[in-house]
Amino acid sequence: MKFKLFIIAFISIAIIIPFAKAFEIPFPGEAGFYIGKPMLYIIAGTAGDPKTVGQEGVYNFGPDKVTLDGVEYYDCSFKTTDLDGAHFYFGINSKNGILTQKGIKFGTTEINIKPAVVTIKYPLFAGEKWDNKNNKTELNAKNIKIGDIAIPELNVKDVTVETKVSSSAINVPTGNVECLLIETVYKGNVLGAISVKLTQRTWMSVDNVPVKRSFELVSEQLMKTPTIVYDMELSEPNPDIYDLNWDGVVNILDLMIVTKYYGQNIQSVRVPNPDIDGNRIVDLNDMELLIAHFGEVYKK
Ligand SMILES: [Ca+2]
Ligand SMILES: [Ca+2]
Repeated sequence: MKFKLFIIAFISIAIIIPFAKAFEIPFPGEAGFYIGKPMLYIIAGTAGDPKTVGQEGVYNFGPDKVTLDGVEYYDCSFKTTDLDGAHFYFGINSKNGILTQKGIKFGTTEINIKPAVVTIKYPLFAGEKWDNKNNKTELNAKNIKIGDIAIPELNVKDVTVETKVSSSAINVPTGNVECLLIETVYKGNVLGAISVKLTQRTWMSVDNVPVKRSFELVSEQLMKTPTIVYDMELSEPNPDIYDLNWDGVVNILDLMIVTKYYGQNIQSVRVPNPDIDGNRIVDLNDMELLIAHFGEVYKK
C-alpha cells in the first residue's frame, strides 16, 4: 500500500510543471474558493467592539446563499463566540473569471452595493487596476456610525470605486506570507457635503486564500484618524495540518499539493502549507508524514 502511494506521488512530481516564481493567481474555479471550509482568523482590530481584539473566529466562504436584489450571492461569514459575526456577500462569475461583492454586514450595520462591484478580477497580478467608471455605484447603508454620528439609513450615490493590486509580503499569526494586496477605495459624499472614504484591503496568498482583510473608514471632516471597522488575520495555515485542501479527509488530493511543491524551499508560509514538518523544504519527510496520516477523517 505504502509503496503504491510513493509511486503515485513520484509520477505526480514528474507531470506537474514547476511553480513559476513571479506569481499570478489564475481563476481557480468555484472549488478554489474553499466553499464551506472553515478557516481560522484572529481579530486584529475593530472600532465596533475593541474587546474582541485578539479573539479567534471562523471564516467560511458560503456554503449558504442570500438573494439580494434578485441575485444569489454566497453568504461568507466570520464568527467568534460572542459576535453575531461579519458577513460578506460574494458572487462567483465563472464565465468572466470575476468575484463580485454585493454587500457587507457587521452587527446591525448593513451596506448594500448597487450594482455589485468587481472585487477580484482573475488572473490576479501585481500592477492590475480596475474601476467602476462604466457603472453608477450606489451605497445603501443601514445603522452606520460616522465619527460620533449614528445614522439609521443613508444612500450615497455616484460612489467611485477604484481597485489596485500590488505585491505585499505580510506577517500574520500564520507566518510571513507572500501575497497580492487588493486595495479597493470607495469614495462618496454623504448628504452632499461630507466626504467619506472606505478602504477595503485583502491580502491573497498564491493559493487564493485571504490571509488578511481590513476595512477602514475615513472622513476628513469628521475624524482625525481612520476608523478600523474590522481587521482580521489568518491564524493558522490549516487547522488540520495533513488535510491540506480542507476537505475533511487526508487523501491523494493532499498528496498532490505536496508533490506540486516538492523540492522547493519555503521562504514564506504557503496557505495551505505543504511543508508539514516546518523545516522550510518540501521533501520526503512531508510526504511520509502525510502518508502516515492517509485516510484520516477530520470532523468539521
Ligand atoms: Ca484533504
Ligand atoms: Ca518539510
